[in-house]
Amino acid sequence: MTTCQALIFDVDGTLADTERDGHRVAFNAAFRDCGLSWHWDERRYGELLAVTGGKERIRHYAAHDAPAIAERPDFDALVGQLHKIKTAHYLRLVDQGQLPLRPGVARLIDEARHAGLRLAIATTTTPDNVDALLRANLGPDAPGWFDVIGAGDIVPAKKPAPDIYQWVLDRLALPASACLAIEDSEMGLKSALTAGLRCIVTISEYTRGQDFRGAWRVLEGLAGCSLGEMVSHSSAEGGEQP
Ligand code: XBP
Ligand code: MG
Repeated sequence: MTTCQALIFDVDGTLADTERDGHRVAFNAAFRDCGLSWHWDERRYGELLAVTGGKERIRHYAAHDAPAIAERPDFDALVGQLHKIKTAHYLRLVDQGQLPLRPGVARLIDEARHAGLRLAIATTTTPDNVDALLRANLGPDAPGWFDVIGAGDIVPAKKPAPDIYQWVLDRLALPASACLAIEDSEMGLKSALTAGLRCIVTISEYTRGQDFRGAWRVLEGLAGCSLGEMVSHSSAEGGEQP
């Protein structure tokens, strides 16, 4: 196994459990602000997470549950407006400290930095959301610890397509074999694997029970896992399931 030179983190569900009490709440607030009766409860939102990307998720929902609105001539503008308002609500929740990092994430980032590993982000969410989550939880310098932050619409095809991980690898100027991806979902795992990366999955509240075949390791979380254990060759064989 090539020595690991970089960790590439997913964000939502991996760095923090942001979906149920963050993005979902923000989407519902945006629907209310725009006079829509739409409401994504926890169960329905879990189903909608099969569609990555907030704008894409809104489109998918409207096409299935509100076709009359989806067919409006100004629907594209409405999607953009909804998502902009939603992101503002989400950023407010982050800035209020309501979305803490998952246990072990800050310690792993600190260990990696002290071990001289490079850090990167590969996420479907919006760049502003990444910046705010890192600053709110790790301080104002935190975004600068990451050599590459690949987020949102920077690539045409979102996860499970490999585009975002390929974009990050290109800018790290590292081969996939020298990096380790950390994800929470089947979609994210597929994206990382297709890009040729080894991937550790930390199961999150919405991804339990998904298909994690091909993962290098599947963990309940990062709390009990040191950097050495994560990147050691010994755990490479066959992967480990919790
Ligand atoms: C998760 C996503 C994102 C968020 C919503 O991203 O699919 O779309 O649910 O964020 P990841 P936006 O797990 O890759 O971090 O509304 O900004 O898309
Ligand atoms: Mg995720």
